[in-house]
Amino acid sequence: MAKHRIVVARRVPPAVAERARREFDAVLAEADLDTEGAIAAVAAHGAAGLFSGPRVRLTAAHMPSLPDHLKVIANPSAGVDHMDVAAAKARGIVVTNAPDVLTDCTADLAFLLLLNACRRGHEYEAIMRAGWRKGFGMADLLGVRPSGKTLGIVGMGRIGQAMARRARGFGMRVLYHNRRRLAPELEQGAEYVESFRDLLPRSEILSLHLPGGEAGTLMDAEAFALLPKGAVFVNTARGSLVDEDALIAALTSGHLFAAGLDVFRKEPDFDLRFAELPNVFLTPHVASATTETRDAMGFKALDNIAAVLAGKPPLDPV
Ligand code: 8YV
Repeated sequence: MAKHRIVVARRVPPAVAERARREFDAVLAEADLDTEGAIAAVAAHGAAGLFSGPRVRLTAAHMPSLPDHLKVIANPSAGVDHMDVAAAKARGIVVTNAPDVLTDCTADLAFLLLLNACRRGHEYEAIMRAGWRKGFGMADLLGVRPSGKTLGIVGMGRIGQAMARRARGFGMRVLYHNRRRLAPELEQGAEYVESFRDLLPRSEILSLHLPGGEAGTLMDAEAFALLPKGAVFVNTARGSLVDEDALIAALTSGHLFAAGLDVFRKEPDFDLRFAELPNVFLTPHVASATTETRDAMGFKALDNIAAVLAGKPPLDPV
């Protein structure tokens, strides 16, 4: 049987490219395509499947320009806030994502940010790379001890739960806010706080684990002000959840001790004021960036495309 024609609109790891070529008649982009580039490639190659990415921002206005031969858009990410899923479905196109496989890596990176923010990772490293050679007194360069602190988790899905498990290993008390309370066996010993506003004053460290999009700007000036003085803020979810002016003000005034950030309102050209702040630990949206996880995310997208083009239900419908 002839292989299905697909467009892979992103540069992918070698193992994913190899599988795409083996199992499909795959057109692989040499650089990440943007929205227009992806639509043009799908049309030019008569593709039935699109392996998409965050630069392909398909809005409702783009739907009429998608050709009828396109049956499935597979996102190798958990988040799908870069596209209008309802509009694509209304156009008769199946949309899938890649949950589960990036849970542990995202929680690991959130913890890396948490520890570096609490323990001044950026400043210590900068001192070493500048050659050190200067004594620091007993009262100098002191961080915040994570163990014994209360961590507030906003969004207790798979990643939030994985974060709670890690926090317990570090001797932290964990609170969480979620649309619904979880079944006790999923709570990881964390305490449910029904109101987001009530969670904030109790969270010495706050970490976001909810999808972007619908939640809007959750962390505004009022929300940051409700955190206790000296709190630490961690974001591996989405930059759209945060009013960055308010965050910078809270970090500059000393209301927040520090922040650890992997995601920004604008990416990759993030607000460079963050880079000037010593009390921020920054990473370039890399929570899922390990070989194991990126391979698994790519394979999931290919598995979803294969299922749909074989006339079967998708494995991860959105
Ligand atoms: C990135 C992510 O999208 O899965 C998500 O929602 O934010 C990340 O994994 C990454 O660029 C992978 O495509």
